[in-house]
Amino acid sequence: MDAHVLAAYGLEPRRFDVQPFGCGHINKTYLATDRAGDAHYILQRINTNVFKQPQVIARNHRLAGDYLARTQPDYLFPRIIPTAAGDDLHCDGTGYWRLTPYVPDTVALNEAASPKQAYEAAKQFGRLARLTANIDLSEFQPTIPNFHNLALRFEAFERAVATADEARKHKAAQLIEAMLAAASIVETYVALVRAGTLPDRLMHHDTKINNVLLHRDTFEGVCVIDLDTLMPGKILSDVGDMVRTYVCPVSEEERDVSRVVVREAYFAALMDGYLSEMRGALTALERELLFYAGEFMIYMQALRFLTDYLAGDVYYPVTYEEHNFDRARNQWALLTELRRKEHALREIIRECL
Ligand code: GN1
Ligand code: MG
Repeated sequence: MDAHVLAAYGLEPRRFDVQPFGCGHINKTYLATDRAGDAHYILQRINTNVFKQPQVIARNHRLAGDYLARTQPDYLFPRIIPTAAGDDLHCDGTGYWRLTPYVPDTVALNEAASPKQAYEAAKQFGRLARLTANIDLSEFQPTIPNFHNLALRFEAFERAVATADEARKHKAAQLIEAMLAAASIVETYVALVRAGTLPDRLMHHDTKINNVLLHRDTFEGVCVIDLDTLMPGKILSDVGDMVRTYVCPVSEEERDVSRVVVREAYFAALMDGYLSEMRGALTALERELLFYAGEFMIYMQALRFLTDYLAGDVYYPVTYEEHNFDRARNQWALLTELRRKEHALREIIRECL
């Protein structure tokens, strides 16, 4: 990273130690630490292959920040720090950067290690949804159009199958068959969209466990981060991605699928945490869809990884040949587990409601 990006923010580059930070797939993230004092910042280079209009990210972030500052001044929402020139983004000629405060004494976890952590993380996403339940969505724009449009994701998958390299297609043949056979998940989504009865909300769209900061010692929820996909969407996205990433003891990177299991206590804890904030706000239809949300997001993530494998790894960074295939297998195993436990999980939801 060119430390001179810091200068655009009026920060003296020589005073800072800048190190890669976190493990996001899409943007490049750095922690900038003031060697002399205790100022820490998170500096991110926005991936403009994915976010074609970075200004939309900054605008959504600002709209939500302004609204929350006005209506909930005590709520911790890490806002973008403007450049010395007063811009939300810094363009260095090759790309866009943004700076946010680093929140001290916090950790981001890649797997939930106790139901309490799942509860705390889910509560943070529930809180953001509750506090923005009455925000005017008409001003927000999609930062990635059709990001969670499962019908289009499925079409992209079918295209990737049709045009894939033969060796990869052969390797993935069984998984492709299984995924095609589960397409009723897409039909359910299409029917919901067609009915038009599922409300739009301001959703985070990436509620992975590592996108929430917990207190380093107590593991109490502190705030949510990674607000690039904060935009109007459906409850399926946020609830589903929590199910996808909190119930399993291992992440999507695990290659040994025998370790991919669904922990019912974590499922209960995340539902409890989310509903402790959102119970009163959900419509009857949204309540009915809390189980489907997990199927929806896990299936979509499996599709996205497998599509990328078939397309030659054009989206997700990989470190070895079968990386995206293994991630897709992992997600497929998770979906299978979730469905196997459907009865018990629905019972848990009923109790939580
Ligand atoms: C990406 O960049 P990161 O790791 O926070 C992706 C999410 C996926 C996730 C899977 C913009 O998020 O949708 O769920 O990887 N973000 C984008 O780990 O595609
Ligand atoms: Mg992230």
